[in-house]
Amino acid sequence: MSVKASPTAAAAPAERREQPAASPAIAHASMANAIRALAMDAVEQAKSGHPGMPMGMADVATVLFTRFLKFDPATPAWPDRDRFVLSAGHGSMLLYALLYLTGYEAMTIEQIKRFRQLGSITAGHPEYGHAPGVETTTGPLGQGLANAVGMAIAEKHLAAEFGDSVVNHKTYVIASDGDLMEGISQEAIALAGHLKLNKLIVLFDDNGISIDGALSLADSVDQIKRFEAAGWSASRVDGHDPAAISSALEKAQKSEKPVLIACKTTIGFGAPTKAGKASSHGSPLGADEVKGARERLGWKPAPFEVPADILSAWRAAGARSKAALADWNRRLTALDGVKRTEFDRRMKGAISQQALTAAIRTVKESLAATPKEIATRTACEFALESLIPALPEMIGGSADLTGSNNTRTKAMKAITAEDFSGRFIHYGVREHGMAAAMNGMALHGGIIPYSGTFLVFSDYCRPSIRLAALMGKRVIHVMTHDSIGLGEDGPTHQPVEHLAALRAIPNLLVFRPCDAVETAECWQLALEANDRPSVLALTRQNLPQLRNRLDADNICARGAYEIAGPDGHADVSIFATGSEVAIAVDGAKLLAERGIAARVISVPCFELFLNQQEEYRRAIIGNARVKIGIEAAVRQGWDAIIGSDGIFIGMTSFGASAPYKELYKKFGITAEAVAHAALTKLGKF
Ligand SMILES: Cc1ncc(C[n+]2csc(CCOP(=O)(O)OP(=O)(O)O)c2C)c(N)n1
Repeated sequence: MSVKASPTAAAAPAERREQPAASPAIAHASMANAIRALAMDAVEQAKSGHPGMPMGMADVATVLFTRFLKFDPATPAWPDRDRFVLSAGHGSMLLYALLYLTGYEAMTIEQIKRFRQLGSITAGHPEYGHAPGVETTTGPLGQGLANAVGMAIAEKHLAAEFGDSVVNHKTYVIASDGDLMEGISQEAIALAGHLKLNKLIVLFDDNGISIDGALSLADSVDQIKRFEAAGWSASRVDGHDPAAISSALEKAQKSEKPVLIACKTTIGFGAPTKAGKASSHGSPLGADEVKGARERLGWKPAPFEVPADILSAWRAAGARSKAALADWNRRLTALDGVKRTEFDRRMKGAISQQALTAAIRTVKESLAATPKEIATRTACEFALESLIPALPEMIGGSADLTGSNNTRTKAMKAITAEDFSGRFIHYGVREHGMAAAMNGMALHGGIIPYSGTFLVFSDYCRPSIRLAALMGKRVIHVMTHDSIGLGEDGPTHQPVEHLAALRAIPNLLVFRPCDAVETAECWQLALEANDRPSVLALTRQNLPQLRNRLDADNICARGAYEIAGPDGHADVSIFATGSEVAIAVDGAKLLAERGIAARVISVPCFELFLNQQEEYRRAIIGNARVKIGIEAAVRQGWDAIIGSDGIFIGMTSFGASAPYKELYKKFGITAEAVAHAALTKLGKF
């Protein structure tokens, strides 16, 4: 599949390509070569990086950025800009070069010179939040493509809500062979095809090369047929022919389906010996090769220098959408005042604190008046009944477990290809695609996505959860069936190590509420955390309501608090989360019968607790002689609370298939076990 670049092929674009619309005086090839030169120079200077992809895709990117992409470097957060996702994040220099050339103020030539250096905004792979114009963090292949699906869903939903006079943009993606080989891409393209996301346009860098060599070593998929089978419109073009690229993009503007344009390119285009070869993929070309490439491309300026006429043609391309932006501003101003204020609020990601507080208060008042012995997944639905009408930015979903996850309230309408005004997404059995699409929605803005699956399948979502945490985006994962407490489905479905594994991800809040009241409070905390993702781990089995008093404050906000205990000194402190808090309370009662005073601390969120001031942490951890932790999961992570000499009652193996009460007995997670362990440690046995 790979196209070998011959010297003629390398020189060809300059002669036969038409001129860009942005600046008729400058040939397309010169503009594309500016990208190639910057990529070569930056990688050479950094002594690391990936020159091959930017050199290969320079023509495609030039056509896209000079003729099609709607964007304004001076207004990078313009809500109605087209989104551009470089899914093949290893080609980061392509994006940095484009941002510099089109005139993003922060992306100076100095930053390009400091590619991959500490403190620069030009990280090895594009990092969301480092540089304006970087729409998402990419590098783990497949993620960007799946993020883009979420962005395109967000666009359609917000257009349905606010009208296409203010929301009407495209989502463009550059994806590589690696992106398309990753499993997540199948989930993403299937969902996009099903929802007929016709404003999603993927430019596939069809270069037939990956790290190990020719793609034929490991892949023989016909991508055109694959995408067509998923409901896309797909075509193939010469990725070095601007006219062909342009006409494919032109056609894509009016598509009724998502669009794949497979662009046949030569990796490392222009390099004399490495073009078309894996050797140009991920390391500096070397001085001789760079020299040869410059000769072939006819590029004479010194390293990092872009001739003034070429730079000004690029800057003109960057200014192309100024009139569109002005028109958009006029249309926004013409919106009804209430709608406009709401649009601004939504795009800023500012929740209505008043609406949220009132919704949670309603839930808590109801629970104080009529306590509920229900599973926390059911409590979640109860909370959502108040939250969904109060917070229109919440878009729910489930990976084909809607009835089990309880993430859909009665009034919620599903999003369909024909009608995007709904607020619930049937993601299908696509946990990874779901989590990545949620990131895309959060990145797009205007939406707080939440979803549902079983906690054990957090493994299937983990790469995207990690990226949400790295990017600091508010996405909320409702993960039910959170322990052996799910019972008969057995060890394949019973999470054991998952809480520890999720808690290991920096910047992720893992909530495990113990009853209906804590569930409502944890929802509030997740929604208020506008710069980080959350997981709500919820039970399948019913739990008693332990909090019967109406608390005006959010008692879960500090991550851990004493939920039961003696007024004075305690000999034993029992820490527990979720379903095990009730067991801890019962254990404390058994100890009281033996004259031992025990306090019970509910720990709905480790991360929030461990971030409290030392004074609070000390007070909660306390100085009882015996510290016990209970969680129907592995011990890892618990020593921070109970100390390495604390007693842990939990799981040391996988679970088993049986009714859940029997499982708790079999694995020794009982009130009796708690009392026995405490008494033994106190020498009372
Ligand atoms: C999930 C994931 N696995 C592995 C890698 C390491 N990696 C970076 S690029 C790449 C494949 C390169 O092939 P291709 O995607 O075709 O890019 P090209 O060589 O054409 O630039 C791999 C395996 C990664 N970035 N992400």
